Amino acid sequence: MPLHIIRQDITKMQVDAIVNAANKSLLGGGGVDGAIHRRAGKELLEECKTLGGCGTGEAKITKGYKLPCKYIIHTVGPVWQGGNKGERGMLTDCYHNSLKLARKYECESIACPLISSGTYGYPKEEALKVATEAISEFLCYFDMTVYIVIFDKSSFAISEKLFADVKSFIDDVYAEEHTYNRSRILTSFERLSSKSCGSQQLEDSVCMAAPAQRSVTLDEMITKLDESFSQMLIRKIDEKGMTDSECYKKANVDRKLFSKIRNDINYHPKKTTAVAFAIALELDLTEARELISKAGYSLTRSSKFDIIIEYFLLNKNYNIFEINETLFAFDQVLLGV
Ligand code: AR6
Repeated sequence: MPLHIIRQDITKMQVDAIVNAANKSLLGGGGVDGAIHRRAGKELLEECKTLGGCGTGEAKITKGYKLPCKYIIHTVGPVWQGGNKGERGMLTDCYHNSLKLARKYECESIACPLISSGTYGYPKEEALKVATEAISEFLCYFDMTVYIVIFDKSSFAISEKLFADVKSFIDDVYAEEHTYNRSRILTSFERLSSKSCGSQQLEDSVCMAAPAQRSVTLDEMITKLDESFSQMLIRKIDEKGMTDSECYKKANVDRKLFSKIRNDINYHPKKTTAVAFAIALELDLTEARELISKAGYSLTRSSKFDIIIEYFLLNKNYNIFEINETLFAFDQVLLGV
């Protein structure tokens, strides 16, 4: 059920169905439509001729022919006319109708291009928002793996403001970290030189400072294991009054993976999964760090991924799809599965 955003040529996607951003005639054209017809071969056009065209927002299905997918779902996006001519509703219909058709044909995976965002002129940032909202709405009710395929990364845009905010946050953190490290090094250096502490003195003071410890057996330590990641996750879901499915859907995590985690208290998730659950649970930064640490990871200030996550946690923005769009824009791995 997760939603992925990837950079790829849609004709290469090995999924049950791909979506074609077609025109009303369904007889081929330029852009993604042209690429699909070229790669699928002439038989696709022959089948399309039998379909009697397609209205804006509607969807029709054909076989995949020479493409690696079983089906091609042809939909017709709206032509952008400034945004006040019902474009958003029609574009949402394209996704909903394509996904419904995929479900009818028992597809488990589907790849969609950013419909209308090329020749039809829909602003890419808006087109991406409509796509993520329409798809995530569908995924609340139905199981399917959906890919939004971005062909040309340079034309991919998250909101300029969000991009600028995240970028300046990353820059600030890097700058702060650099200054902090430098001052920390200086301070420890000054402390050492003011005490003119030789290495022997230093070792002595460390020895003296160490508290007397009772020896603990390995058995004792093992029986006193802390709460595991999976135990903490289940506890937090209960505390937040969420259902399991609300939580894993919000985390963009597959149901099968969630049951693995639920059924194995020692399950070791990937970092992106652990972070996804921290987001789904709407934890604050401290709680998020605690949950992530249960899986053996940390949020540092030396990784762009971590800083972006910190930015969203601090801003209490728990929209996993917006976070993933941002991670994608900064060339980072995405959350969930
Ligand atoms: N894989 C994935 N995405 C692609 C590919 C590809 N191989 N090629 C282009 N895109 P467009 P529209 C992206 O123009 O705006 C056709 O002539 C592209 O970067 O293909 O809905 C039809 O026949 C853009 O983001 O479709 C119609 O007449 C997105 O796909 C008309 O264009 C959609 O761009 C439909 O226009």
